[in-house]
Amino acid sequence: MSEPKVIYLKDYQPPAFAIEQTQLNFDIGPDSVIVSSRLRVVPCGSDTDLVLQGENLTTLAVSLDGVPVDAARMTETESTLTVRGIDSACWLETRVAIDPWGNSSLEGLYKSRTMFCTQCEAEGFRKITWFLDRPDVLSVYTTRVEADKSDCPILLSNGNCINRGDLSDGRHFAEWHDPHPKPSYLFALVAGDLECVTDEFVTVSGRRVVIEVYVEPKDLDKCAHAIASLKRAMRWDEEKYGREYDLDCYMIVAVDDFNMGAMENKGLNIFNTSCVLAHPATTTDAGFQRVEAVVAHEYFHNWSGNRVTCRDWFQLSLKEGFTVYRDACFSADMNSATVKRIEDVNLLRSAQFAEDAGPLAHAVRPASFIEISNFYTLTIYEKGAEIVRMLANMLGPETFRQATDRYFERFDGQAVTCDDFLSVMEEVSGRDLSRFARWYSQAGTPVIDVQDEYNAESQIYRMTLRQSCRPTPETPDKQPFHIPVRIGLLGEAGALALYCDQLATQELADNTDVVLELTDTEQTFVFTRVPERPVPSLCRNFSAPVHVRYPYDEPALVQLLARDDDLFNRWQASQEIAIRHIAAELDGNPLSMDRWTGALEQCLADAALDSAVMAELLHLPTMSYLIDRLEGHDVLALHAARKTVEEKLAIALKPRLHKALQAYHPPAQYQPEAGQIARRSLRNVAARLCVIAGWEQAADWIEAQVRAATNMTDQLAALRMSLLLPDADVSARCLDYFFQQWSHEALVVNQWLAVQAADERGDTLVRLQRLTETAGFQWGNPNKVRALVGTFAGQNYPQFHRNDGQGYQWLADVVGKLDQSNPQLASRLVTPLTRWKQYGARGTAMRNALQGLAGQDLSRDLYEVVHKAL
Ligand code: 0A1
Ligand code: ZN
Repeated sequence: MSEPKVIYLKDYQPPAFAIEQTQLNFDIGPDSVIVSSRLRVVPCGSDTDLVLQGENLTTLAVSLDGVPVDAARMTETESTLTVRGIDSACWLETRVAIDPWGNSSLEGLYKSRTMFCTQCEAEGFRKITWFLDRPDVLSVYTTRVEADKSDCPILLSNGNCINRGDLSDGRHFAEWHDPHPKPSYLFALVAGDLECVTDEFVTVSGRRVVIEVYVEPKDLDKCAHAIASLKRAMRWDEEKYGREYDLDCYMIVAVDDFNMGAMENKGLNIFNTSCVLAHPATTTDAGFQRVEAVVAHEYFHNWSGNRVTCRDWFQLSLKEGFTVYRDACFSADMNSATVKRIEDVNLLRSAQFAEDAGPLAHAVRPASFIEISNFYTLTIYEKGAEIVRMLANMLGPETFRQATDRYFERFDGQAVTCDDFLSVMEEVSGRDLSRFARWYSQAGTPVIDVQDEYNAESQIYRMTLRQSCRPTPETPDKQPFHIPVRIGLLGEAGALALYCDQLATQELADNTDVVLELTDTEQTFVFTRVPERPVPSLCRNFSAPVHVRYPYDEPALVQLLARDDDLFNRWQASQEIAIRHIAAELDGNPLSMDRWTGALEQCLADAALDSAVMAELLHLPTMSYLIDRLEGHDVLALHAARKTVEEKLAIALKPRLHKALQAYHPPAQYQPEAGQIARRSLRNVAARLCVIAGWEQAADWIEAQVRAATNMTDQLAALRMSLLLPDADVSARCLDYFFQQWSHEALVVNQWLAVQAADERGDTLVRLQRLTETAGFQWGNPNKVRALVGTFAGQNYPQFHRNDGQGYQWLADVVGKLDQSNPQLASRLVTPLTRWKQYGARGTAMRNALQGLAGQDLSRDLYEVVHKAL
């Protein structure tokens, strides 16, 4: 294909026309959908050529103020419709035919199983009708939908239903009006045979909001958790941000075929079934927490995204980073805050750091893109959220709240930029954030090297922080970042009081925990009255998205693991110790496990320590993080070393873990609440390690669990453990049993597929290929493809990286095929191959697989990723 066009932030121009009103009519027939649109178009300047976007539309009619537009006055191309000579406000009407049945891209209007639904973010609205499909064109929508009443008894769109009724020939209609001006990416429509669970929420000012969750009839018993989560989120946003809901009705629709987690369309969220349905028998604790988090995320967008939206797609993190920060704080409040932080940091360090270190690295506010769908990334979302978190921490809770209040008030109903967000933070706090703003424009993960020096005589402790950041494609030369580094100093008897003339007394308020703001390449902080050589506790609670390097010895790390008063850093220390052991194993000089396991045993014996945190302390660093940290080692050697260390750890801790396992008694009734979740997670990690340690009863115990567990958390954990057993017959029986039990539950079958895709034993590839040919698998369903292909390529290191390169080739073949039906999915799945530079000699085979793809006719999505990676 010819090289697709690159779009640059620097080229941004405000729209030449406003569309004040948008009136749509959808006529859903048996084999076509006709979309009629009436747009109130108003010129904003002197430009009189109106250029609308469209894709895969069959244009049937175009008229201006009721008069057909003659051919000489307009030009239609594959992707644009230009109408010339519009010099005053007018009504532009178009009529197009679209084909939701043939739309496998899951963007625009498409058919998922028995229903019609839409996905318009980022640029899907242009697949529905001719429009100024850009986020800075805000319009008031009225939408009429008409369809056969028995096929589509439910007809939904944004806002409030203002009219509905029956028509002739068994058809009916519904008319919706959304009073809030919105960009086209927030438009939604659903038509189908769905059932509804309803509830109600009374807002802080006493307004009643009807809550409706629409699902297929078989899923009616799986909506309660989403509804309860939504109500908690609505209350939380009122209390924490002063944000109230603004329509009479809040609807959620569950869709099976969906490219992402969910979508925040105004008043009508559309959810991937995996992010909304939950039931103890079919959903794990992690699944329940994900539903809670995604429901909250989409709800929070109502203000951070919908009421205040993005000026252009380069500002995507304005809504996504802020909203992820908001949902993370919500989840932390609802569950274990430390575990939530550990999970988020794990994700960031495993996946976002890798993104930032690879060929697709981009700034949180990128400078250019080819296909915006490729920029729904960990950098925009998770790193964007870290930026907001740093701001919130630097401003403190009261000032941050004042700033967010002012932001929402000032920009309500507008499409704005990351700079607008920062300028409010600056204005309210009175702080200079000019250097901080570089977090938005410079890609890459900064590294902070910490050096210290202690003088026992003068009791002076000097800490020098030096920052650096590797070049990335768009920003080869970096300016220093503004980095808040929260630290404490540990003495023999605990946290030391901190005295530092360079810090305001207020920052030393609690005296044992301070934030050092690193704004230059290098700064030294001097602490006085330090009575002994301390162990520094650095970047507490992960105060900034950076790598921190300090020459700890193992006793110091063990001290942090055992006694740091920052719980997050206890976990951090444990990860650091594990990395050392794995590195030593790789070098052929294994370290003694005694100190590490001794500290962990103490933790296990500590009744005051949250079991959920304890469970995290027993997890080794992820492979992805290890690849980043222990550069230059072969991935299979690294994987083997990790396994060896895990086994040694398991053997050393076996007696205590056994005790923990036996001390566990299942609750009378399953609840997805923090206490129970914590106990289950410790129990299942303990069981897993016992299996690894060669527990004699493992096979019987696992099989019994798979057959008798009363909740999906325990059942799935046992199923996964079965793959660790030497006897493949046991796991085969477990997998069979599990499938027989759950073959009617699509989401559980996906878990079953994922378990097999992660199987490190034998010829996984042959088994997976066979699975793709069975009835439980459909290439058109992204959840299934992700479960099978995504898990294989992203998590199954020994099989994906097998020596014959067949893992890579299989992925490339799958991606090439998928690109023809669903480009967004294809370009996401290819990610593991783009990291080829990290894999030394194996990288060549990975690169060859990519090269094979580059020779094909690719979508814009896949083209951008493959070509940037090569
Ligand atoms: N805005 C949604 C994510 C989303 C993005 C793109 C989609 O289709 C291509 C769908 C959803 C969110 O942040 O939840
Ligand atoms: Zn979002």
